[in-house]
Amino acid sequence: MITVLTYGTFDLFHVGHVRLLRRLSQLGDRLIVGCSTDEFNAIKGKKTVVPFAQRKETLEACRYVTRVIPEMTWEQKRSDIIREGADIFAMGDDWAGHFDDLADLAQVVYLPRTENISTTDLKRFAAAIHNEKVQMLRGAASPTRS
Ligand code: C2G
Repeated sequence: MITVLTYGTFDLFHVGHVRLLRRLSQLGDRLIVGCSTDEFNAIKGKKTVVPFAQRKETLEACRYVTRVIPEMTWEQKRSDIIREGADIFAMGDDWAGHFDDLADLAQVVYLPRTENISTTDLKRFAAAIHNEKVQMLRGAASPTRS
């Protein structure tokens, strides 16, 4: 039984997340995901749109995910690996090198990210739609110049 362990915020769940989780699930028999709590994201300096409980529920609904645990600190990875009996610790390669110190506990793997999609892109896209809508409404509301 090969156990794979990964961590992330998974805000505005998108196909980049799905493709990573699918590839991670193919590395072993079960995939444990540490989902960053809202409090931990504040420590990471990340402002999330979707609250932790919903991000956790979304991950639990993903066919590739066996179980979701809360990620509350940077330091919990070592004890999580031991408790879960993780054989592989894996992340997208934007984290390449950051977790090599865990190599004494588990095989450390970094997989290529999915290009051209990110939570930041989705937030910018939503903001652009909002601004366009506001301009349209302002245009509709302003009196036409005669
Ligand atoms: N990811 C990806 N392709 C994307 C976007 C994200 O493969 N287009 C991967 C990231 O590399 C990461 C995972 O999806 O492995 C989750 O991404 P985030 O939610 O952005 O995770 P992050 O905020 O980087 O948190 O302790 C580790 C941190 O909790 C990681």
